[in-house]
Amino acid sequence: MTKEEDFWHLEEDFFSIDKKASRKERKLASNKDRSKYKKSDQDQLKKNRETTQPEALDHLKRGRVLAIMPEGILVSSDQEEILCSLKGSLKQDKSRIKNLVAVGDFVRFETKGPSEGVISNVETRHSVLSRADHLSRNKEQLIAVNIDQVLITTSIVLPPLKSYLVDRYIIAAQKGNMQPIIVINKIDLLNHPPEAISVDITEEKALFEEFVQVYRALNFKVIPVSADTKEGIDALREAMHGKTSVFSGQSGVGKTSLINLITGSELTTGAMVQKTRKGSHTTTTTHLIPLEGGGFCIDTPGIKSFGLWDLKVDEISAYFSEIIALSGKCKFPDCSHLNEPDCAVKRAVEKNKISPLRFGSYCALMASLSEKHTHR
Ligand SMILES: Nc1nc2c(ncn2[C@@H]2O[C@H](COP(=O)(O)OP(=O)(O)OP(=O)(O)O)[C@@H](O)[C@H]2O)c(=O)[nH]1
Ligand SMILES: [Mg+2]
Ligand SMILES: [Zn+2]
Repeated sequence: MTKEEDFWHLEEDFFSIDKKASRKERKLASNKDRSKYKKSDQDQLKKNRETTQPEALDHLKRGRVLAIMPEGILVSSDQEEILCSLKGSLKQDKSRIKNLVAVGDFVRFETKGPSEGVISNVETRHSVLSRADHLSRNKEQLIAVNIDQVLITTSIVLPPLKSYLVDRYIIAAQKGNMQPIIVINKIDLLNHPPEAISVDITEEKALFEEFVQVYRALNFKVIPVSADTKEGIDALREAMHGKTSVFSGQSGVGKTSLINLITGSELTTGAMVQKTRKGSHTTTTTHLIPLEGGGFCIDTPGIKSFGLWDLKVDEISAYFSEIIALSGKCKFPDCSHLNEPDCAVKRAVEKNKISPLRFGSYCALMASLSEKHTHR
């Protein structure tokens, strides 16, 4: 498999829209829906803020939505968990309830008896993860909001490190107003490779070292870890402290293993399972897991869930700081750095001043997006 085919295979889900429905149709529908939805959502939030006077907020508690369950909205406030309902005025339009309050929202609520409350206000969100694959507004669902950082999780050896996948996640995170942090798991496998593996361990080790050096030089935080030996876990814990993080990355890299290790929770692999307070009901929805000492994390939306993959060809270079830095020196001001003569970027790649890992990602992205373009 070539790198690019391999990528399609991994993130099949991510571009499969094209196969399922006419792209144009979807785009029209979702543009229409999204603008309508967003506007009314914003209006509603604005109204809630306006109708709640500052002094009225004083006697309300502030909390964070951990989960949305059949029984109600689970809010964390001052180390306590409160089961809340929504105030009537927030519920006028029933079709939007799901999106009016989402996991990660900061809310104000009034207490009603022990561990119960009523939410009357939702704060403005600074980032949003949504299921992007629904046409209909009614089905549009927010996965989580107000996420500070994406822990882009990869592994080495099993599955092997894929820098082009990391670059896609970096762009998705930045586009979504979240800080990208790269976590490389399974470093124990470099010294103790499993038998019968398809990768050359010497090559994988060289790639790992090059990767760490290249991405750190570009000012990305890179944290090599092992959920097995616990190497690097303290550094990861520190990076997560006080922040809300989402673990994101290919299946099997060890996201759930890392979360379980760090939070002491016992999530199963694959779907998240949460026992509700009543003990019997299980739900598969996302929830925020509180971290000891402050902060939260959630498991795994795929890249598509960032809902931002409407990247244009001419936007791509903006996400490669080392390419942008040189593009002024190319002969053509609108140089794409792919086939033009006298290209400063290509010269830098030849001299190894720009990493072939990064330039490879850039070229693959440019190619995949122009291809999509011509298929329209
Ligand atoms: N050797 C080694 N194996 C690990 C490590 N971390 C996780 N694993 C194994 O990798 C496999 C996948 O781990 P998960 O935590 O389920 O991976 P995931 O990223 O949550 O996968 P999905 O839920 O499918 O997206 C499991 O068999 C783990 O035991 C590690 O640091 N070293
Ligand atoms: Mg998992
Ligand atoms: Zn150029």
